Formats: sequence, C-alpha cells, structure tokens
Amino acid sequence: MQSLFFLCLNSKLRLLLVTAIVIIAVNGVDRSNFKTCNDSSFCKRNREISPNQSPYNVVDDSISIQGSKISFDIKNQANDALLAATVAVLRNGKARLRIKEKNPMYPRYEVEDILIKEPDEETGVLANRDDQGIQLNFRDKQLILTLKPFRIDFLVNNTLVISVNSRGLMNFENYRKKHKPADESTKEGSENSEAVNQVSSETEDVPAVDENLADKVGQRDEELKGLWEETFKSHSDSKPKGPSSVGLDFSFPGVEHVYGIPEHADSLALKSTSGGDPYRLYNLDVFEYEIDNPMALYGSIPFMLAHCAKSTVGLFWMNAAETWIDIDSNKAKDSILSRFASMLKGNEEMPQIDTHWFSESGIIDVFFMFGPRPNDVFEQYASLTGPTYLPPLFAIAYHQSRWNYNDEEDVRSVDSKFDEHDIPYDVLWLDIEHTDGKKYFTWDSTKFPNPEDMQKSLAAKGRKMVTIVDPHIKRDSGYGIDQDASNQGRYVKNKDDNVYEGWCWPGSSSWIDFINPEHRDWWASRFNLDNYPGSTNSLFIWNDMNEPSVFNGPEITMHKDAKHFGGWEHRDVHNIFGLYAHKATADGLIARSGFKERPFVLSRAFFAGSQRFGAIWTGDNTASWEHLKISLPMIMSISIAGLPFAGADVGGFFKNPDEELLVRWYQTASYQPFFRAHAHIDTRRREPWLLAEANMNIVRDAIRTRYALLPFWYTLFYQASVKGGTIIRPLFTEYPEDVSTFAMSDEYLIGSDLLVKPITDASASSTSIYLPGNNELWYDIENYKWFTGPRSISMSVSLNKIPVFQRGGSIVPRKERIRRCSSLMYDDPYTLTVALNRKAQALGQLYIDDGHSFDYSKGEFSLRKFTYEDNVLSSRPGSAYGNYKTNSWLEKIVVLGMKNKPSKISVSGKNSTPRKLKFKYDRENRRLTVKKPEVNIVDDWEINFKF
Ligand code: NBV
Repeated sequence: MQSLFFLCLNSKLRLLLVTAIVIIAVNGVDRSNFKTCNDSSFCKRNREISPNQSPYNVVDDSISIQGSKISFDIKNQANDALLAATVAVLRNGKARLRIKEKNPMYPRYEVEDILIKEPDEETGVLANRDDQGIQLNFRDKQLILTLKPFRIDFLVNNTLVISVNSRGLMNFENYRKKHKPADESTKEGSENSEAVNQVSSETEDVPAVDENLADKVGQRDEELKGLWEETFKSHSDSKPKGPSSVGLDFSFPGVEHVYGIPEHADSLALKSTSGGDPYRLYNLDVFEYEIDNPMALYGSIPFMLAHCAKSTVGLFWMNAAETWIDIDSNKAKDSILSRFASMLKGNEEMPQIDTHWFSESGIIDVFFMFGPRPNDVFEQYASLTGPTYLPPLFAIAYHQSRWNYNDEEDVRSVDSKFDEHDIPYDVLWLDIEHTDGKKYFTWDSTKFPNPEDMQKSLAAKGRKMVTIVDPHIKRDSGYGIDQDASNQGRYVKNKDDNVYEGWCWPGSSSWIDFINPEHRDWWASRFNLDNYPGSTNSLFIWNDMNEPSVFNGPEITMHKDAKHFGGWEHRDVHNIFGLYAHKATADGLIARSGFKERPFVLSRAFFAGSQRFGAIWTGDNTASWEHLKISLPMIMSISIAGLPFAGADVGGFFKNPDEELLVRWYQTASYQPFFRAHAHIDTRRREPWLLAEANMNIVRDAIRTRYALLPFWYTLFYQASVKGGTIIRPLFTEYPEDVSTFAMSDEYLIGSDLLVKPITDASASSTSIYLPGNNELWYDIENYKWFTGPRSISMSVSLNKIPVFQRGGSIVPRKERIRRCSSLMYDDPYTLTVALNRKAQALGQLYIDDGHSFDYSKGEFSLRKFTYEDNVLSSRPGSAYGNYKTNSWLEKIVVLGMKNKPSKISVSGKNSTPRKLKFKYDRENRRLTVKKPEVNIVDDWEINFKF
C-alpha cells in the first residue's frame, strides 16, 4: 500500500519524501526499516525447531557408494517428503554435502559461477558399511554417515571436528501445494483453492508430488503465519511458490571461537546469538549502521572458520538467498553420539560451538574444509571460490574521494594541492553528482564539460580517475541506456512480469538483470570507450547501491517476488546480485583494454567469490572512534572470508571527524589493504592540507609510509592471488596455538612480517601491544628497539606514533624515494630491511611486474627470494619463474639485530664484479646500514658479511 501511495506521488514530492526519510534517519539507523528474526517467517520457523527430534532418516536401500562419494535419499518421516543427497570427499582436505528435493514441484536455485571449477574428488577413499551407517576413510580423516536420524561427523586424526545435524535441526521445506483445509476444499472460489489453482497453472509440468504432502504439512501451515504470503511494514511478499527454506546445524567440538560470515559491524570472534537475533546475511543498504550487532549489511559471505589450538576447520554454505546463522557455546558431551564417547573420556567438559544455518530458498550445498591450520583452510577455500585477483599497483595506493568533487576546477585544485603539499595520491574519485541527473555513463556538462581532458591531465601525472556507476537506471525515454535496456528486455521484472520499477537516486528507476549472462555482456560493453562518452583508459569504476538499494522497497531493497532470468525470484538470488554487477563491470574494463589491462572496480555489495573482481569497502560508516575501531574486525572478517582487498572510508562517511580522529584514521588505514578517504556530501571538506600543519605533516607521513611499503603490499597481493588467503591477518591465524590471540582484533599482522597496533582511542598517550611467538623477535620499525615474544608491552604513542613492528626472521622490501604517485616510483631503487631472528637468519620475497597488465600471466614477472643465512644475504629466483626485467637496483640494506660489527662487506653477482661495500654500524641499536650495493634487484647476487 505504502509503495503504491509512494508511486502515485508526483516526482518532486517523491524526491522530497526520500530526502525527508534520509534526513530523519540522520540520527542513527532506523531499525524499524529492517527485519528482526521475528519479522521473518522462515527465520522464526527454523528457530522454533526443537532439537534432538530430527525426522530425517537416510533411506537404507537408496545408498550407493562411488569412489569418494556416497549418494542416498533422505526421508522426512513427518511427511514422507524425499530428498536426494550426496556427500563427497574432495582433494586437499575438503568435503561437500548436497541435499536437494527428489522430485521438486519447481526447480530450486543452485548457485552458479562461484566455484572456479568443479572440485576434484579425493582418491584412495576406503568405505566401510554397517547397519548404523557408512564410514569413509581418507588420509588422516574419516567421514561417518549415520542413517537414523541422518547425521554426518568428520574426524581428523581420530578427533571429531564437525558434526552435521547432530542437534537434529535439519529442515528442508519441499515445495508443495497450498493446503486446503477439509471444510474449505469444497467451497468454490475460496482463497485457498485459488492459490492452489494458481500454483498448478503456473507450472506446466508439475512432477508427481506426494499428494498427501500438502495435507500433512498443511496441518502445521494453519498454525504458522507467513508461509504463503508475508508482509513487512507496508510491503507484501506474494510468495508464489510458498515456503521453501533449508536449514542445518553444524557443531564444532573443542572450539570456543568462530569467525567470518561477513558482513557485520561486530567483533572478530563471533558472539553467541542466544537471547538475541541470529547473524543475518542479506545484502542491505543500512543507513547509518550501528556497530556491535548481527544485523545484515551490504555484503554476505557464508563462510565460517572454527578454530581451537588443536585444529581449524572451515564451512562454506553456498546459498545466495537470505540466510541467518545462530551461534551458541555449549559443552560437547550433550551432543556427541555415544559412538564417539570414547574420544571424550576424561574431557567431558570439552567446549563446543553449535551453529545453525538457514536460508529462505535454494538447496543445501555445503563445503567443509579441514585445515588443519587457519592458513590451510584459507587455501582450501580459495581452491573453491578462487583467490583474490591481482589488482593494478595504483589500486593499492592512496585514493582521494568525497561526495562530491564539484567540477573540473575543483578536481584540478584538489589534484594540485596534493603536489603543493608534497602528499602522494593515485586516484581521484567522482561520486553521483558528476552525472547528468544521475544517469550513469553521462556527465553534467556544465560542471564537467571536458571530462577526457580532465582525465588526461591526471594521467599525465600518472594518476587515475574513478567514476561511480550504480546498477539502477533512470527511467527516461531520452536516456540511451534506458532505451536500450527497455527495448532489449534487460530489466528485472516484477511479479506480474512488468518491468520492476523502484525509487533510487535518479527518481523512478529500473535494474539491469545481472543474473542473465547476456545482460552482463551488454553491461560490460557499456564501458567501451565509444559507449561511455568522456571516458578514457585511465578511468576506473565504482559500483555503489548494488545490494540492490531500492529506496521504496522492503528493507530498502528489491521485492523478493521480483523476477529474474531463468524464472528465478529475487528471493533466490538476492545475495549474489551485487557480485554479478561487480563482475560485469570488471569484465567491461578488461574488454575495454582489449583484454590486456587489469581492472579496478570497487563494489559495496559482495558475495563469496567477489575477490576475483575487485575491491570492496565497508560502506557508510561514521566519523567516530567506535567506527574506526570496528573497521579492524570488519576488514579482518571479510579478509578471513577470502576477500582481502577491503577497506573503510577514511575519516568516516557521516559526520565530521575532529583532527585527532582523522589523523588516527589515516594512520590506521595506511596499513589496511584498500586505502581511500571518502565523505558524505554534507560534511566539511577534510583533505589533508585543511588540517593544522602539524597534523597534516603526520597524515603526509602516514601516506608516504604506505607508498614506501607498496612493494611489500604488492608482493602480498601476488602471494594471495596465487594461493588465496589473507593479507591483513588476525594474530591467531599466524600463531594458531596461542590462545591469548584468539579474540584479539585491536592489532593485526600484514602478511606474517609486520605487526600493526592502530591507535583507535581518543587522547591515547600509551597503548599496550601483544607480541606473539615463542622467542620471536619484534623490531619497532621507527627506532629499531627489539622485544622478544610472547609478551605484552606498553608504549607511549604521541599523535605521530603508531606502533608497527617487523618480525625477526623477515626481509621487507621498500622504495624510499616517495613521489607524487605510484607509477612515478616505478623504476626507483629498493631498500631491504633484514630483521634477524635469534639464529641470525631472515627470509623475504619481492614480486615485480609492470603493475597494470595481464602480461604477468605469460611469465612477465619476477619473483625474488631473499635469504640471510650464515652471514650471507642472497637473491635467488622465488618459487615461480618469470623473466621480467627492471631497471630498479638495490640502494640500501638495513640489517636489524646485528650483534657485531662486520669487518668487511662485499657484493658479488651474476652481472656485477665483486666489490667491497660501505656500511655504518650502530652498536647500541644493533643496526647495520649497507650503502649502495647497486645490484639489479631481479638479478642473482650475494652479499657477504665478514666478522
Ligand atoms: O553516491 C553517494 C553515496 C556514496 O558517497 C557512498 O559512499 C555510498 O556508500 N552513496 C552511498 C549513496 C547515498 C548514501 C547516503
């Protein structure tokens, strides 16, 4: 009703109303816009299931075993509904469970395009069968399938690590006809009989469904509301196919900490949800989101990591519908089957985390990863959904954005102010106001009359520009994109098969149906230079609002009964929609370059696999200390879930940060993967030079430190792009046995070699830092003081200090000649900081390529391995061979932890005659500086230290 009323208003009134809604909401999230579990019928239904009464049994004579896979039927004893299941053991410590309907009345959505390939099945799997079930033995692991009730347990080294349906919360709502209560079935034209007719006439080919099913389930339908239609506020969901949720419980014995399932503004170690709402995964545009709660945000990755000192396992629930996850801490003894009791002897109070996952539609398709360590799980997960793409170098440098830089003069002035104040930056961003009336792919010709020249003058300095392109299209017959999309039928449809219309920035809008691969190709081709007038090759893209955000839709998003390609309802594909928009945009940039250049696209919505297409950020945060603090666990959780290229708006999007907060935010974000300042249109300007000079100097230092470390960051991105895994890392992932790190998220590692403790409290004059690792040495990168782990230290932190330590045993590459942007530093020489461990050894890597093209995939890269051992620092090819040449040479080596002064240092190498090198030794700080080794960084060479 409300939406009808809304659409009847004239466009000016509607805009006023939207502005009013936005202004009213300025004081924090309006929770009434978003569902709690109680407002969602499938959430309530699944949460109300009583434990230990599972009606699901494996049908004995349906079982077949083929190699590493067991296929079987599961019967719901309550209504005789049949499910078809397979559980397969996969290569490299993984397994997969799939449960579908045996004879579905309608097809069920199965997520596509997320797995990078069909996973390989494990070989050499041995099967045993008895009357209770089946056991598969593979390497040091076992899978035990119990038949009655259906249950699966995984053991690693004879220790139970995951139990499936051990609490009996499994639920699979088979599609069915609407129940006709006996007294109404005879009444002609009753509401129920209409609905039944509707369902049957919609399905041309309804397969044989157990006729009793509708009645059996129907008894319960009467008691439950929201099965066949659901309303939220003024919105009604017509649910043309009725209820269809799927749910399952997973327990992790021995575990006290679970992580992941972003995106939530919450702690790193996830909290128990008992007594509150479950964690929710439903991509939503939450205006002024609040921290420390399980409400859904812009992105969803249904991946969870369960960790304890002895083991780590991962779970990926591959479902793109709205999903809720309950988490509870328990004691293991209650839920372990008697057949595992022997494993618990003497340890009956073992902790356990119980989780319960349920999605509104789709199938059960879940992957298990057995580690045994966090980094192994990350690799296993990357073998499924892919590692991060390798971004172009500029993308990991500093970005300057705000809503909005007003016109070409503003752009020119901001750009030149960076040079004037000697602050490097790589990318200048334009928000929605750059367009002609929010028609994406256009320019406001008064403010931006010469966009190509504007980009060219940035490009002349080596800089890039990003423009925003949202997925909602203004309905305007004079707008080419709308004309084409309308005429070619590329829009999402509403439940009545008309084009879906909603309200967004441009006013009345429709949404490209990115679920259709042809529409994605069409969208991608919009980025050809000819199709996007005013764009150049140095223009990159930002996809905002792609959850999708629909101002007048339920929960500010699309109606669940809207229709997509393939007949899928929006309910089935909601969480993957934004990923497809992101992918299509990235594909467009790749195609624009003739498939030569790596793309850069920032997306707000994301799903499992988004790491392959670009970066994401944590959306509309607020300029507060709490939001600065929460950016750490938020980015780490996203990173754990396979998406390392993430960041938060520097300074906070809403409101005005004071100078101290802004300085601290720059310092923090300069050590986070995606580093962009951004601000709301109503905030005061806050570019670095607007700060008091002393503060501007600190911000400049923070940005310059980032530029110096770009070779280190780029090498980490390369490593993650090959193997998967994180870039910024919670401490427990590198020190998995150190229990004191398990809930720690106020400090983190970059790779495994730099430890950062951002200062996220106002007026902090000191901080305490935990330095992990038995006998690990940690060197303060500013004053080279060293400390031995594991221990906590306290350190004073004046405004210009952010504690960063280099791990003893590592070699970190830097470029210390900071220029206006990253591309200008391309041929610059390197400095290697060699931090010795207790055995006077160190190891490091450096990856180099052209920084922008795909040529690296044809061998045009160089990967170097630096080793310091037996008083020799050597450079050798790394684990992958490439033949990339560079002019960059090694200009300095700093050795930390050098106990004695060398008598002589000499260099020899393939392309250089042996020479003595000059050096300086600082006894007090045990620091040695070797000057001008002057060897090419990608050559083989050795530097000998004589004592
Ligand atoms: O395009 C305007 C903003 C953008 O600046 C921000 O970064 C996005 O997260 N956008 C949201 C829409 C409106 C926000 C109130």
